Amino acid sequence: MGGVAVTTQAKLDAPRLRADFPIFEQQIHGKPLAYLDSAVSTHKPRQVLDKLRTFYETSYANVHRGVYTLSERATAEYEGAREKLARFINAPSAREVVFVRGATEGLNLVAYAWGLVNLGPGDLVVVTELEHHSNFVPWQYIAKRTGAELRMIPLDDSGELDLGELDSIPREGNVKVVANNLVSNALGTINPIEKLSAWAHAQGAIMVVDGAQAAPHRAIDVQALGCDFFAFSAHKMCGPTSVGALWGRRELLQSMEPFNLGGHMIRKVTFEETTWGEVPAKFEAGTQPIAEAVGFGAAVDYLNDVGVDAIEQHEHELAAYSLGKMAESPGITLYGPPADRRAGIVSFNLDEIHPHDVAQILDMEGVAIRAGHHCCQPLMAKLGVAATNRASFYLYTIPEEIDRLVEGLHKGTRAATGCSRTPTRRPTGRTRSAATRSRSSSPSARTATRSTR
Ligand code: 7TS
Repeated sequence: MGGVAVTTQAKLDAPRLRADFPIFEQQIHGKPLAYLDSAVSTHKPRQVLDKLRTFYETSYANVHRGVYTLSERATAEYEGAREKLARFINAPSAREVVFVRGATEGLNLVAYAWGLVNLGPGDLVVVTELEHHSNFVPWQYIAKRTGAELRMIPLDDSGELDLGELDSIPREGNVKVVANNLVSNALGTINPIEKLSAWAHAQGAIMVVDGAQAAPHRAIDVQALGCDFFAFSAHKMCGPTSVGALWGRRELLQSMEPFNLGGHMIRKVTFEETTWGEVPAKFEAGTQPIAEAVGFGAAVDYLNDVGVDAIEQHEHELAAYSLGKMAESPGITLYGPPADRRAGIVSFNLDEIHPHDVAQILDMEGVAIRAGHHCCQPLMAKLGVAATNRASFYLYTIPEEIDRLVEGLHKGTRAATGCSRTPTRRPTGRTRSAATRSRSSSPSARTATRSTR
């Protein structure tokens, strides 16, 4: 595998890193692709694509099944990827890392395999108003099936968790599970997992962390987070689709029932009964996404070469830059915390223009953003909106793309209001400006940080 364009350094060089990503060689509607939707999925560098091809061409076979050379080679690569992932999140042992299809499957695995057995009437599952459906729906469903109840940690006005509510929750039942994302996909909020882990353990509960938006963007240390489970997806961190990982504490994984049943996960099968294999095999029934797992390992190599701290810093700078530019633009409502307390994700709405229309207008400019509820319908209800626009950044994002985004938004606003003037700059305020307030048909100049309504 070739090296990356830059080696580990304090500040990454996004324009040079872009050269690693063949997708940026094309134009969209005659314009360079400005891909501002990395929270939904990231693009893949040549290093990962090359690894997939080389693996298939030279080392592919099914794993843990053959005694022939090729199978042993494939198994070594597959298990090598597991070791890389374990190091990437500072897991105490690679045997605690289970390959899954993605964060969604990892979280379902915990909800089913742990929740179905351990939850019952009188128990509480505590989630937050900020969860992606992947860490909300499984818990809502398993709670209903077992007679347990769901409780929500609410958001405050800046889009951050209001931990003041924690005191009252244990009075309502036995807290058995606390489930929270480390980084919110909808608002970019970075959540206080260490605190929540300590609180969960003080209640005798397990702490389940949805790391789908965190693992791509910041250094992860599952031991320092103090959690019991951590789920993440390769495709959001330069890796292939259909593979992810679930880390779990060994004693919990060992005590749990299996999730999928079939080949490879067994110790012994007779007509009467079956006993389970050791962790992680117990949770890896059937043929796994073998090449994808190997590609996941290559993605982790790539991120390590770029430098995870440098990626985090780069995204903070882009978040600050875009929040600053948008706050100066009339007609934009921004959601979520200030730049220093969020990852590279910016959610916003334009007055009088539906998010889908905004996304289409931007597409004509070659700018790709996501518009919708971001699989966070409870959060959208809390914000009082059906949908938002969301721009999200990664190691290959450059400030010029944010300039093009903001210019596209101005274009959209001008078209919607039938007005060709360039929006005037105004100081960031927490309220609608008086000038805008008096013209109900004009775009409003709303606060830059209004988050919950
Ligand atoms: N958790 C979070 C916080 C996510 O952002 C996502 C996907 C998932 C879980 C599920 O990951 P998957 O790889 O299993 O699909 N996020 C998004 C998004 O932001 N827009 O669409 C999917």
